[in-house]
Amino acid sequence: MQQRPVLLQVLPLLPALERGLAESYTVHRLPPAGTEREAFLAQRGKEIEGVVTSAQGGASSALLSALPNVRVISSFGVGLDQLDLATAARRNIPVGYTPDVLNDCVADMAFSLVLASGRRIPEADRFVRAGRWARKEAFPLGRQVSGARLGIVGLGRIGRTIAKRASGFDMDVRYHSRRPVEGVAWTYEPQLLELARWADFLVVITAGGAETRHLIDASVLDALGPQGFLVNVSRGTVVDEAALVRALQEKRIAGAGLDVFEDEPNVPQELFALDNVVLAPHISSSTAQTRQAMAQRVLDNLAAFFAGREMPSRASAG
Ligand code: 8YV
Repeated sequence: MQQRPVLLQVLPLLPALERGLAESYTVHRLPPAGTEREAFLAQRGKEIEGVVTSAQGGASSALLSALPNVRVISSFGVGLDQLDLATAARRNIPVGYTPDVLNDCVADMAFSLVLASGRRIPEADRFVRAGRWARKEAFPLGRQVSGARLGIVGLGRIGRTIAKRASGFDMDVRYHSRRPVEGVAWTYEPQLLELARWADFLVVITAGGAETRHLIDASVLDALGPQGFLVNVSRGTVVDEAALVRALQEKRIAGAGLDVFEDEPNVPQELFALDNVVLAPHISSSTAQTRQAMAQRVLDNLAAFFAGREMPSRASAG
C-alpha cells in the first residue's frame, strides 16, 4: 500500500473536513503553543509534508521553519494575511486557499450589516424584548437603504459581488481601490476620503495585512460623518478600532456593522454599551452551504497537489 501523505492540522476545522482529511491522509494536530508544541515539532516536524490551516490559523514563518520537508499548504478561507507567503514562495511551497466559493455569502453578510445597522434591527429586537414597545415608547428612526450611496473599499471578487447586490436596492455605487478595476461600470474614486465623504454606507472588503493596516482611520471616519455608516467584513486590522470606538461613542458617525475585529475574539467592551453598532463573531462565510464548499476546496487543493496536478485555487505570493 502506498504511504499516506502526512499533514499537520494547525487548528480545529469543520468536522466534515476533518473526516475528509482522515480518509486520505495521516493527520497530526498541532499541539497548543508552549513546550508541548515545541517537543512535537522537534520530534515530528520533519515528517510533515503538508499544512492544513485556515485564514485565522495561518502558517507563520516560525511554524514553517520547524517543518523542513513541508511541500504544500492548504488553507480554509480566502484571506492570506496570516500565511507567510514569502517563505512559501522562497521554498516553492504552493499555497491553496478557497476564493470564489464564499463571495456570495460574504456579500450577503455585508448587506445584512448594511441593513441591520441602517434599519437598527438588533436594537429593534432588544426594544421589543425589553417590553419598550408595549410601554408605547418611540423607536428611533432608521436610515433608508434603498437609494442610498454605497461606497466600497476594495473591489475584488467579493467587493464586486457586494456592488451587484446594491443594484437590487437602487443604490448608487462607487469604489476605492489602489487602481481602477477594468470592465466595471461602477465609479472609481481615487481618494478614500472623498469616497467616505460621499457615501452613506462605507463597506470595507479590502485584503488585510500590513499594507491596509488602519486604512480606515479617524480622518476617514470623520469624512463619513454623523450620517454615515461603516460596515467591515474584511479584517479588523483595516480599521483603527480605537478611533472607531471613539467615533461611535461621540456619534461622529451614525453607526457601524462589524464582523471582524483587531484582536479576535476580543471585542472592545466599550462597544457593548452602544446601540449604534451591530456586532457579529466573524461569520461572513459561515453558512452550511459555503463552509461545505470551502471544505471541499481545501480537499480538492490537496488532492490535486498530491496527484501532481495544479491546485484549483492557488494563491500567489505577490
Ligand atoms: C473564515 C475568512 O472565517 O475566508 C476568510 O478569509 O476570514 C473566513 O471565511 C475563516 O477562513 C474560517 O476560519
